[in-house]
Amino acid sequence: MAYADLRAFINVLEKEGELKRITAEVDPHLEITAIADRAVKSNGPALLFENPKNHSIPVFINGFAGTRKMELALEVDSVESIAARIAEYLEMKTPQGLMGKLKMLPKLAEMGSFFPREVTSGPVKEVIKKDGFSLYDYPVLKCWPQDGGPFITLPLVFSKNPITGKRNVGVYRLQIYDERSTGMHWQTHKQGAEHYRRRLAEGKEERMEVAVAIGSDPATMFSGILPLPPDLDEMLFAGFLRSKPVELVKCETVDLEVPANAEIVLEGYVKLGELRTEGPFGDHTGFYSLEDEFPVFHVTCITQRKNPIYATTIVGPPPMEDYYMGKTIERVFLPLMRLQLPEVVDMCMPAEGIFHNLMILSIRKSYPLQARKVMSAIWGLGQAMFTKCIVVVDHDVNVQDLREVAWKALNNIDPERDIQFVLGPVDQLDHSSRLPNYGSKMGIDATRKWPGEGFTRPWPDVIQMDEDVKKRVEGICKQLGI
Ligand SMILES: Cc1cc2nc3c(=O)[nH]c(=O)nc-3n(C[C@H](O)[C@H](O)[C@H](O)COP(=O)(O)O)c2cc1C
Ligand SMILES: [Mn+2]
Repeated sequence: MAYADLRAFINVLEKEGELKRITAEVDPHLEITAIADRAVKSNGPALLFENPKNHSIPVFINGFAGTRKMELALEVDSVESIAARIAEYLEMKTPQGLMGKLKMLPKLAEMGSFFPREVTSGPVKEVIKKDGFSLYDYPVLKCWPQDGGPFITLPLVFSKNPITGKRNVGVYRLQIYDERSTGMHWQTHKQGAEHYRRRLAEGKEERMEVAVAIGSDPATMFSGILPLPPDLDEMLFAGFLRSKPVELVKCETVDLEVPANAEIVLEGYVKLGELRTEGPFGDHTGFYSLEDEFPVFHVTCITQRKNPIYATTIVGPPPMEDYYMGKTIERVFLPLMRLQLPEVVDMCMPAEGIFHNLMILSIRKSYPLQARKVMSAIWGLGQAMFTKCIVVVDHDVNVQDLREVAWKALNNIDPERDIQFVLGPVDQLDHSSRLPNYGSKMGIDATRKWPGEGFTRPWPDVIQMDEDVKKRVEGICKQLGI
């Protein structure tokens, strides 16, 4: 049963012992995030702050901050089962004969249920504020000491591609500037920024309409961070994840639709050409992102529930809540990646690599230099283009075991021969690249080298004891307590 909304998810977290309600007064200025940081680092529960200082709206944080919470959010026993569901669709063959076609009907019907559905109203329309509202009425957190102000950190930002008319949803943070305006931190490679550039180039309008939904059912919230191809609707993917259509309502003042079950929706526009200093912000790299120029979001209307819950997150030195969201993406997208790269056995993006700094891939190598081909493909694959370091190992290395990867990779490489540098676009948050968005990447081919790759020396086996010897000494070991 798909969650109706955020509060249905909060109830389940509570029932499962994965939620803590905090009735004590806690300050949205640094204190809530200090507690949330400690909670995620100690594998603690999601937190519902019922009494944020100077505010009447509760703050929900860390809802996705753990493997079990992610499973509850997506209603699965293991996120691997989502990958299996995707693989099932990808493997769907042309049906043979009438029986084959009939057998496919339930699957096709299920697919039909993923598409978002437009409804005429919903809880998010309980209160409509067209004037007299202020963003300061919401308990928006200042996360880290050097942050430029309070930031909305988990917003679903809705916009439309002016050419195709297709919807995009991305999670882009919003720095509160004043009662009615915020920063719009869509990074240059993201779809919101692309929509903005296209409208600016068209020069037909002065404004780009934007709507921001805060707090929704967990699958819908999670879908905002998915690295989907441009023009693939995040709301369709959310429908797939929850096996139920996302219900959308029309906004009051802009030509966009938002989830009817949202807690809070900000409607407004970005003025084309208007930029303002955004940041600094304690970012998910674990460092502060420095100040930079970004568009400004002007809020013209707020719609919300009577008693909304403000959903947010904190990013910072890993692991944080976004690590668990990213790990889920890694698991869910593996079968999709395998469509293009069938040699890939598994992949791992360790927490310390902040998604894009390190990707370890194991491959079943069938021809010379295949590891290099895989690196090139990753650097050309959507947001995987940001991957700063790629390590490719053979299929028999468990990439989820970082000690095994380090041991085998370091033994296997002749650095001058096996390390490849390329230039390419880098994540806008990278503080080390020579220019913003312009830098280099490194690929390490840590697979066994073949004669066909010019390696003519014999390649040694990994040391392993004989199974029968291990069995034979088991008794002695037990006696010795070893
Ligand atoms: C908590 C959190 C905050 C994020 N903040 C931003 C942000 O401020 N700007 C940005 O461009 N991407 C941000 N992202 C990443 C995007 O949401 C992600 O790259 C997404 O796939 C973009 O969608 P798009 O391809 O539709 O643009 C954030 C992700 C998470 C999990
Ligand atoms: Mn998108």
